[in-house]
Amino acid sequence: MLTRINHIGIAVRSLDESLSFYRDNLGMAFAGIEEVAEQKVRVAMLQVGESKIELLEPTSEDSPVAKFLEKNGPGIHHLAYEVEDIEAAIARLLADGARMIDERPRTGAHGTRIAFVHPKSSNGVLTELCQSGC
Ligand code: CMX
Repeated sequence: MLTRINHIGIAVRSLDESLSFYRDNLGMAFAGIEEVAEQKVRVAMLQVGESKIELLEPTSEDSPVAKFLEKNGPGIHHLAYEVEDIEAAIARLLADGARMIDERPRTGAHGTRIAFVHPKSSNGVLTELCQSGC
């Protein structure tokens, strides 16, 4: 079902202020910035081996990331696992009684298909499923 950790999402107040630590100090390969309007975030992607770090900056006050920053400050926001078949993964989680934020896949960064599991169903960790190509 799961093939690898695709990325770790980190909430930041400003991409401009936080990007240089990952790109320049840690030396990660920077893959660009994209706005995901549906999620109300700007996303910077950095490659680490076969996984990525996704920096998330809110683009509006009602963004889920803005709410997270208000409550917790900057930090790890979610963990994303790559799946071969996202519909099958969602169906299996629903059958097992998991609380899905998305019962159908929606569009994430780079046109990928994603679905979130509520942190109350995943031991306090907001969990994202994403189908390959993410
Ligand atoms: N990680 C862990 N726990 C979290 C969390 C997170 N990122 N965000 C919220 N929670 C916790 C809250 O602390 C709260 O816990 P308590 O009840 O113990 O206090 C609980 O979840 C519910 O929080 P809430 O305030 O009722 O709900 P929110 O309105 O904050 O919504 C969530 C939380 C996860 C449902 C919402 O943020 C969401 O739908 N997220 C999915 C979409 C998303 O995060 N998009 C941004 C990234 C997009 C991308 O990667 O492309």
